Amino acid sequence: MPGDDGQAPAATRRILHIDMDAFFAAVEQQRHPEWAGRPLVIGGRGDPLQRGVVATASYEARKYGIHSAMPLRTAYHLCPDAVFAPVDYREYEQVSAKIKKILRSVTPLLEDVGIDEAYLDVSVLPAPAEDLARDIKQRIRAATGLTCSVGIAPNKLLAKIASDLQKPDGITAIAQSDIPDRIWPLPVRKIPGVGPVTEGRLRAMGVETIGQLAALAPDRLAAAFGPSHGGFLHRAAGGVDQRPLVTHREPKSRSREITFQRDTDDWQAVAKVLAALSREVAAELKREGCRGRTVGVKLRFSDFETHTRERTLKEFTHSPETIRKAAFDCLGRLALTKKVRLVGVRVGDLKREDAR
Ligand code: TTP
Ligand code: MG
Repeated sequence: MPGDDGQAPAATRRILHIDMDAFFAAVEQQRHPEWAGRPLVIGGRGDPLQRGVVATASYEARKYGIHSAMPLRTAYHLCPDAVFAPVDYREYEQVSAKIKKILRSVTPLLEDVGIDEAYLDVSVLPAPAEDLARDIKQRIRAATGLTCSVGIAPNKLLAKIASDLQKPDGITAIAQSDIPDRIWPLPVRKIPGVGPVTEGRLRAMGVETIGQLAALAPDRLAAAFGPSHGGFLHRAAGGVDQRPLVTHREPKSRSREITFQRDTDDWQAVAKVLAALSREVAAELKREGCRGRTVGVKLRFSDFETHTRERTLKEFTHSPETIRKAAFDCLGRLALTKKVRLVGVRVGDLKREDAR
């Protein structure tokens, strides 16, 4: 029987994790068929000699060692013959919306976790999960020309690990009984939530694989990482994850930021960019039917020192003029002592217009 929220009890859950393959790059290869099969790097403004980082790279480019978050210049040195193209979020968001619509038609029990991924709880559907996964892949391909990889498992954690195991264009099912053979040999970094810091500390304890992590006494993990993170690591290594899908999420804030091509000490230039960013955030809030009550500004200097200021307004707003004024007020409280590298604006404490 499904629970009150329509989700199945833990013992019988079947969760799919769908993740698009090389998403931004694959969308660009659809739009530019001449780039298909070629090393393609998406990032910044598309000029590898300008400042910026790689958002993603096609699988052909990954063979050269190019990956997300790498400086574009480094990518250029690894593969000067690659095609470099700018990020076009508007296009990717449109494609993403088509994909999410297909997924929602399978079940409304969907957790939207990002532009190119989602979890589905298909526990109560009569069809086998593999059939659903094949059907989803086929429909996404027909609507967008794109491939994705699907993980099938009794919980979100294992489903996400599984979707990554046979990328691109894979379907991977992991049952509880597969954990020793298929999960334990993997490096700890494959656990979502284990980043470079935890990885380094685990390595210092002699732990590199998920199996070695599972063999550690829980109190040793709690002593090293605290009860909360330590407990998470212990459960994750055993493939245990009881988190439900979050099928409805209220937005908390909206923000925009931009890195200057050249660090600047021109106050007017900073103010002009801040005004443009304020207008963009205001437009996004309006589109989403939201208003916010706090406005924050972020400044990052050339030495990466970062400062923020925030203001609380009297009323909830999505007025570009009010947001810009509040942002300027915050900017005025920041001392421009060094050249500025990045400026950003954030509107928080959001509420929906239809909320009472
Ligand atoms: P991912 O799903 O992490 O990567 P991907 O879809 O490009 O490749 P994979 O086949 O391995 O799933 O991220 C989805 C998109 O999010 C990606 O296409 C670009 C964007 N992104 C960034 O902009 N910066 C980043 O550091 C990462 C990791 C992703
Ligand atoms: Mg992806």
